[in-house]
Amino acid sequence: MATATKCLAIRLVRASLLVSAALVVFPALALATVDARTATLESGHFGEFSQTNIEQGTLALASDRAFDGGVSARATYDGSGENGYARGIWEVNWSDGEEVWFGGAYYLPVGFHSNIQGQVDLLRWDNWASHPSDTDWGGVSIYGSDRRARLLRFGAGRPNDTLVGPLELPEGRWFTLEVHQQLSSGDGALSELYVDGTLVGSSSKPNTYGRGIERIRYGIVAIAADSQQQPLELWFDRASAGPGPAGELAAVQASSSHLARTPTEGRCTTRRHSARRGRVWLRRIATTCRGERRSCRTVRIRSRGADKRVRRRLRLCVTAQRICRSRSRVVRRIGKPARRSHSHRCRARA
Ligand SMILES: [Ca+2]
Repeated sequence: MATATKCLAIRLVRASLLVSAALVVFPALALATVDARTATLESGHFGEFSQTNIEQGTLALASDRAFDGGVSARATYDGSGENGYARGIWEVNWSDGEEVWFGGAYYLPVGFHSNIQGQVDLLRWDNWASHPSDTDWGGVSIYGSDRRARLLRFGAGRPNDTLVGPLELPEGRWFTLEVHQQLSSGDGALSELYVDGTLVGSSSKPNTYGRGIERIRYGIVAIAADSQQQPLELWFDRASAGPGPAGELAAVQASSSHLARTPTEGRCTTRRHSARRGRVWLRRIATTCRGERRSCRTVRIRSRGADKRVRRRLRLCVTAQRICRSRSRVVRRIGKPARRSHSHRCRARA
């Protein structure tokens, strides 16, 4: 398995360094009972979701901004202090022992956080249908106390368990949230939170209460009734849920964080691909930036298996005078120190 994974990663690296090379496209992967779903909203209705529901707010298609394509969803809460929500929903059938990914692109307008007066849920699963009075929840919420986001396990009448965070989410631009969970109420749980495709934290704490999960919801999923007396609005797009990461989630539009990492290099585009080979996940993020003086292509590849994680970064920069390549690699194995290597080489252009 390790040899096969290494060979695949090497092929990806070689392909990505050829600027004109075709992108490597992984075949679709069939996995267990967790169905893959996507809502781009480009169809002009909410039919990609199983259902929507709204209380004390609005949920409408919006063409004033979109993460990809020309359409997103705008969700609002009216600030009445009554219980309210505006959300897209998929009916799911997830259980402990399964691996799930869910996420979407969100746009919080400038001032969104300053209007938060209690916990606001952006993205979460639940089992309200079967347990309406003692529902289990799991997902990403912003607290009213510090206006910072957390990946939580929580439930009616129970304290919140923070799995990842707290962290600040951006305002005034699109960003992506994606959650990866190996569902378990005990040993073997894994929770990871990705913001703009970057892993921002993980946890092995239990992430369920052992009961089945029946809904996944996106938008203004919940507010703190009574406390929330200011109106709220946000936009969301490209919601996804399934057995693997949504490789398209950040592929269409280079995020501001990607641009911030390469501030001097002009226009950038980013493409992401993900694949699974047996028990090994591969994620590949390729960013190409073209500036007046220099063009660079950066490829980051991460593989994660049961006992080994590898991160590679390859960068090729071309100016009128020279070509530079840098490579770095970090290998982590359980119980062993990380092994790191780095090289940087430049040559004059012929
Ligand atoms: Ca869209």
